[in-house]
Amino acid sequence: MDRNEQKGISTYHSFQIYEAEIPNLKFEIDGVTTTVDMGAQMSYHTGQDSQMHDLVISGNNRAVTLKDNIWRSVQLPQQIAITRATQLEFTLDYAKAYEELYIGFDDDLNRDNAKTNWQLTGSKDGSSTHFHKPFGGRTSSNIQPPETTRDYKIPIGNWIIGNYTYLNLIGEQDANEGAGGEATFANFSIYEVGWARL
Ligand SMILES: [Ca+2]
Ligand SMILES: [Ca+2]
Repeated sequence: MDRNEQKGISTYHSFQIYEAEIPNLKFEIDGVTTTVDMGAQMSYHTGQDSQMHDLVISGNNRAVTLKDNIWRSVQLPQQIAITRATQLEFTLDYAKAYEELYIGFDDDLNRDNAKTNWQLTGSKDGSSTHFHKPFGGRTSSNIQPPETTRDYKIPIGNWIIGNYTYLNLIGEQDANEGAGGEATFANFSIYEVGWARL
């Protein structure tokens, strides 16, 4: 094998290895631990995702960090059926304030055809046309640094019902060309209330 061939092959392989090296995210569905492929991150609302960073996995594959302006979707390992009784649970570690921080689901990656995302906190109020705001947008009772960690249990079935395939994680930051804002979500669990958690 000559040097040029070797170079070509190693370039191809480094791309493959990069794809494989993004660890999976553990996501509990009705008490069963499933794994989300984080190598296939997609922009949620391509005009907003600045693609400065990818979502980063840590914490024994149970935590995912957003940094700077980032609008991402990942495909869940199975379609989830959200009913009136469905609750979403996670821990938020909020290191640096975002303008707006959201979590949500979608069935078609189109933010504009249904309201399926929730604003958790932020220094600004998100659009009421596009986002549910059960915590009141930027209200002072929301988590803000220096408080860093808070546990969430959101009865998402109060707002949406149906089958969803994608999980959305959104850190909206326009100031400073999108720099600033850092949040880590951990220990995701989605389940029906009344289903006994041991
Ligand atoms: Ca949609
Ligand atoms: Ca924006």
